[in-house]
Amino acid sequence: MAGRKSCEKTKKLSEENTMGIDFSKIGILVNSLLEKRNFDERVEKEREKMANLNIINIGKTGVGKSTIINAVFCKDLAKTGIGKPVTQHCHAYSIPDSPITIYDSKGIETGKDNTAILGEIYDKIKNQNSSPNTNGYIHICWYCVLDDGNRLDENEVEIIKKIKIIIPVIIVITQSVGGNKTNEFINEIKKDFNNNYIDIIPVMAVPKIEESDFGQMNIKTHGLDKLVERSYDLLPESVQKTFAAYQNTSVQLKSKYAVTATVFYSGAVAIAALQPAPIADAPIMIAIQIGMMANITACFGIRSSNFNFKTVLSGVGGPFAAAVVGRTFVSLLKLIPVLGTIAGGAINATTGAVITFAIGSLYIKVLSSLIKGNGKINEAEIIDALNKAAKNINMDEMKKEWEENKDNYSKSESQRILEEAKRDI
Ligand SMILES: Nc1nc2c(ncn2[C@@H]2O[C@H](COP(=O)(O)OP(=O)(O)O)[C@@H](O)[C@H]2O)c(=O)[nH]1
Ligand SMILES: [Mg+2]
Repeated sequence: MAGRKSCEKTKKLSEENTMGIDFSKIGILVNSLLEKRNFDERVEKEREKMANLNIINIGKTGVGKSTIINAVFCKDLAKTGIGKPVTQHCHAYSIPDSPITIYDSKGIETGKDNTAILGEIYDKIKNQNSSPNTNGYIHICWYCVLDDGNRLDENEVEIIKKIKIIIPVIIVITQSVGGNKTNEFINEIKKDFNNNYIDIIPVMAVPKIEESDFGQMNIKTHGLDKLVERSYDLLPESVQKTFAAYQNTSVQLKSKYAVTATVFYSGAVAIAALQPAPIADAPIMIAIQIGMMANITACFGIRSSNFNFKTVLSGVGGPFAAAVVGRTFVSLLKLIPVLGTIAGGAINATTGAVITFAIGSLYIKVLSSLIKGNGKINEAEIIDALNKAAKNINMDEMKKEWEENKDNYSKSESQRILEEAKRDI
């Protein structure tokens, strides 16, 4: 008899009173928060927190400098023009909707004495990097040379050596066919640098058909991933997140920061649950989760101009959250010894954090699989994929993952997130 009674109690809890959250009300709560706050602005704000990144791209006209930038950042820069001159032989343009500026050399030509131009470009880097205005600081140099069997000019070697003293340099061998000829070229370059360490990365940014003695050769794209990974490693920590978000070669790099954010936001829920007046109701947890999704969106470099965050949130608010919370209960009810805590309506720190961690993990998974090469993403696809993923989520696994990550959250950052969420509700 007693057993049946407790069984009934459990059933009632899991259906109606899951930590004081009524499933049917989740959608209403999400929508009321969306009415109050402009969360598109939140994505914008998260983007604005990312530091300015400046890259200088030097090389002779026609080697493929613009093509490399287009391929790494997936932008059709032809449409955005060549930028504005900053010196006679150096132009600057922004990667649209991002804090990234590309400095692009102009007028270095094959078969010409380029010494004066190279000197002017070097002076530009030196001046900008010693200026008190750190916004113009140039963080890395991609020095582009064509894989055409020619050697580096002597003055090119000299300027690379000088720039390398100020900032990291990667020699990018452009339109690279690969094979013996490329390897010989790489060895020549190493000799030019007296076998001192120098980064050299052969790249084919866009597929190419080459005529050879054996007929046509289709050369696939290659090397962009190495260029992106090595650049990331060489960049100062302060701008790594910016680079990770806006490059479109490595989804793993984008996810890295999104995973960290998920841990911090889940930590914020854990802190909230431990406070004297625990979050007996869902709004603050939902506000934290919406903030987390805005942050993850920014980590993926997704722009507000081609993405409506509110559409995604209103599309997933009800069914998605209900599915995750519902699954949590089926799964975690077994693990929580004192049912009374839940009956009382207070969110258990672990449970709240696990739910948040699960939502963040699902959103990252969905964005990783849907983000297109051009950085564009479709809201309807996201909603559909999230709702499907929520139905299949394994909460025991999520709990395990959270347990493994929970010591990595920054208390101060999670506290800040919590304060921000309190202002939202
Ligand atoms: N197929 C292919 N063509 C390339 C590649 N890089 C450059 N090109 C071509 O080479 C020409 C010059 O490239 P561009 O990027 O404008 O050179 P830039 O003057 O150094 O900016 C263009 O016609 C490009 O299409 C590449 O990786 N693959
Ligand atoms: Mg160009």
